[in-house]
Amino acid sequence: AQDCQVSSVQVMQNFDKTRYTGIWYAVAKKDPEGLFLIDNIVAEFIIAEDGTMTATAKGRVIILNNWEMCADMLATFEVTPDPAKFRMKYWGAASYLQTGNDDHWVIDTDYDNYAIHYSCRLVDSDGTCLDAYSFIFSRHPTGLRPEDQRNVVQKKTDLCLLGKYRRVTHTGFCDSS
Ligand code: AZE
Repeated sequence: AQDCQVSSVQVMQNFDKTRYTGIWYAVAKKDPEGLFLIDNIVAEFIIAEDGTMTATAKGRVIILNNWEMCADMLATFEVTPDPAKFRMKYWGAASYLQTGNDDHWVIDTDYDNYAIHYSCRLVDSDGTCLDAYSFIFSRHPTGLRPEDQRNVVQKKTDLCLLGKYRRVTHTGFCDSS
């Protein structure tokens, strides 16, 4: 899909949420409008006994007049007819953090090394996305394997987000919390 229509975004075929569980390090991100996770972003996906998916995420944020902290976030996922497309309800462990209800789409993953996430918060009247965020996740905190980079660039292009990502650094800021 290169027409930039949200409705034609290709997601992971036969997505297997069980293989997706565990820890993912954000290595790059495209920010949405407004407040967002800055860096040191680590997510953990869990499948409960009843099959529902939940996640925790941490990341450095700056809130309320330059207060720097580690955001401790929780999420539950609602399934949709497409196994790779979820609705994510999320909230902070502390009430002053952000709450929301976003799309959570898995665009591509090999489960063992990389994953490409996409969320469009606002679809424009022409069908393109007005406010998207996206994470490139790696199982390795050091980054993507060279052999996965070409594919990731292709998917960023398909999402019409090429050149809009920033690297996510990991300095240990959230490790103690
Ligand atoms: C995600 C991985 C799955 C769990 C969650 C994620 C998103 C979290 C945010 C958090 C924002 C927090 C802010 C606090 C001030 C997709 C990384 C919860 C978007 C802005």
